[in-house]
Amino acid sequence: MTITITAFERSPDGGKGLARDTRVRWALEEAGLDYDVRLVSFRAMKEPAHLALNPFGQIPTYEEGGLALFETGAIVLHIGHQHPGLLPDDADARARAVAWVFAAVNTLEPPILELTMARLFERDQPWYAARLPTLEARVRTRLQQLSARLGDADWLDGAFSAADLMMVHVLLRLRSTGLLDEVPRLAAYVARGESRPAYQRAFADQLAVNTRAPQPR
Ligand code: GTB
Repeated sequence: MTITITAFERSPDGGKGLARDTRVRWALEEAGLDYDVRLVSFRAMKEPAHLALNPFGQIPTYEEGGLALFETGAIVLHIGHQHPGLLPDDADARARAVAWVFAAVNTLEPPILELTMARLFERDQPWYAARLPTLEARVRTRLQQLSARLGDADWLDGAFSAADLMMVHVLLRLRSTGLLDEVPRLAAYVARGESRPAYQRAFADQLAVNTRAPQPR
């Protein structure tokens, strides 16, 4: 069955791999699956055809036969449940991996998003300088907690899994803030994730899209 995902026609990050299709590309590469990518413009994302796939008008989406999915956590877990390479076979270990996927999107990502969005879009606000330390402190708290749990391990719970894929990609968003470098264990953890061949392929594929010549309309 052909798998088709959607991605930005041109990502605002110019190919740094921060748009969330990179997570899905990475998961598909870890599972050794071929896939097609349908590139969508910001306008097309708000039109009925795309809204039928993602009611919030966002990328990425995932189509496979009659199945259409949105939300990267759900997509990565779906791939992991269907194919080896992303989730442990042991039922308890699998449940823990799912918990870590939720931790990535539900506990780590919100404060990271608050901080990075403020840095990007709210610098001119009169309250920016006063608010920044609070936003940074919230992220630092989560990073310290995550680092304490990771300890000297390579991955969050045994072998590399969907949990690490999601967590590493969430943490990557922090690179430009310098906060990741304050926590060497997590900086090394992210570098470990980025060095995986499947990540390298996913990154290269999204970079190729975002650095190609403008396409005629
Ligand atoms: N919770 C959803 C999921 O995990 O799938 C969130 C999906 C989402 O935020 N999609 C973004 C989107 O479609 C793209 S990834 N935004 C357009 C819109 O809402 O209209 C977020 C993103 C965008 C750009 C950068 N960047 O340029 O650095 C990084 C991340």
